[in-house]
Amino acid sequence: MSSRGLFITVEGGEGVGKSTNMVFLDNYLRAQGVDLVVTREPGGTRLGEDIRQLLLQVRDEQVSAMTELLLIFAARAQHIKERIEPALAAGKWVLCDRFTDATYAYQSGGRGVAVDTVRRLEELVQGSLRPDYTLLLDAPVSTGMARARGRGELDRFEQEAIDFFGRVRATYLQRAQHESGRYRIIDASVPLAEVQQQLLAVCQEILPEAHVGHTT
Ligand code: Z5A
Repeated sequence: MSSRGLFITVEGGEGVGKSTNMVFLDNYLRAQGVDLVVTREPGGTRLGEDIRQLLLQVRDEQVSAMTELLLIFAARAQHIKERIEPALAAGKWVLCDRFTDATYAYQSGGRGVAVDTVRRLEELVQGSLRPDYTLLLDAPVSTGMARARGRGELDRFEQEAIDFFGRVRATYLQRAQHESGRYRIIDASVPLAEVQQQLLAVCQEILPEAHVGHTT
């Protein structure tokens, strides 16, 4: 029986604090002795980062929802093969800033792609690979937008209207409700120190698995 690492994803709408708290989780888990690979989607490989640029750049043509979806799964296929699966198989933990829950939230909830289309691609590209834990940073859309928009130029997703992000948030919360075993909802609307207290509590719940080993 091989000892696999844990696959943990961090999700949430725009500006909820994913990047900030990825750094916090990275530092905390490493300090606890976890052998960790930290990565993100879209991206995580050279090819994936190139696809990320294509996806985020503002273009003077309409990008179809299906094109966007396939580019995201193309990047994901490379990411899984090149980084995620080898790390998990070697017993490392993988901490990933966004994964397929973002595809359900943005491409299905936000853009209106049928859920079943996302599910079929998920099965095709991932096989049985799913996150062990998903930390959903949740805050009102207006809070996240205000935080993110303090930063200057907006990418192609950030230019969407508030109702798009409302659908994204609603989809995340719906998924969290249906998969409460995997999801942990973090209230990200409160001051950073309080967000990080909640994250610490989740880490302390998960960490014992590092010592007993996660077996498949
Ligand atoms: N996308 C997709 O459509 N489908 C998919 O399957 C995947 C992705 C995987 C890029 O993702 C885009 O890809 C994303 C969806 C799409 N577009 N959008 N929107 P990304 O994760 O790289 O981009 P992002 O969501 O735009 O992330 P972000 O704007 O960088 O936000 P963040 O990482 O969650 O926030 P942050 O940079 O950590 O924090 C924002 C600011 O708030 C910053 O100044 C912090 O200091 C501040 N902050 C953070 N927490 C707090 C608290 N608690 N209080 C006060 N201030 C705070």
